[in-house]
Amino acid sequence: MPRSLDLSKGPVIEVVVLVLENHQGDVLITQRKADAHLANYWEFPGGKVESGENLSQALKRECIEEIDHAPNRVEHILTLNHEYPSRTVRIQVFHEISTHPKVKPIESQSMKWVPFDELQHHQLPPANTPILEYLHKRNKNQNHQTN
Ligand code: DGT
Repeated sequence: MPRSLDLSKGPVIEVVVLVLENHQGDVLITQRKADAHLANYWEFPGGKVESGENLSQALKRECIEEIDHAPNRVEHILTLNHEYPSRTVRIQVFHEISTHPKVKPIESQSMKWVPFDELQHHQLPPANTPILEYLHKRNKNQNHQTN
């Protein structure tokens, strides 16, 4: 069922993020700057879609800008609508499995690879909860299939 959005907060901000997973099943997270919205939270690389960009162009630009990585084979896994007190964002979540991705933190942000079941021990934006649920569910299904 469609959810109503509070438009008094201005237009919905379109955001793209990448859940980048390596050969060990670890996922890359970076830390937001101290002066940004959600300061010092851990997050997935990504950011706002700029005018004139489509989602894949925005994802590529943000990933190159933040972690010097051009995503290659991505799968769109989730669309999340989230209302913060000051803004409403729509987050398009993409997933990429890359065996040995070369990444570096371009904006001098902290960056780390984390096993998916340890993501919950990091402070991630509340909007990201469905992403963690998705990864848990997927991992459970994979274990089920291999047993
Ligand atoms: P800028 O250019 O400084 O305005 O920043 P951008 O374009 O890098 O975008 P950013 O990261 O400030 O905005 C993304 C919005 O989405 C922000 O309100 C936080 C929210 N968000 C929630 N979860 C995530 C996530 O996992 N990654 C990113 N990048 N943003 C997330």
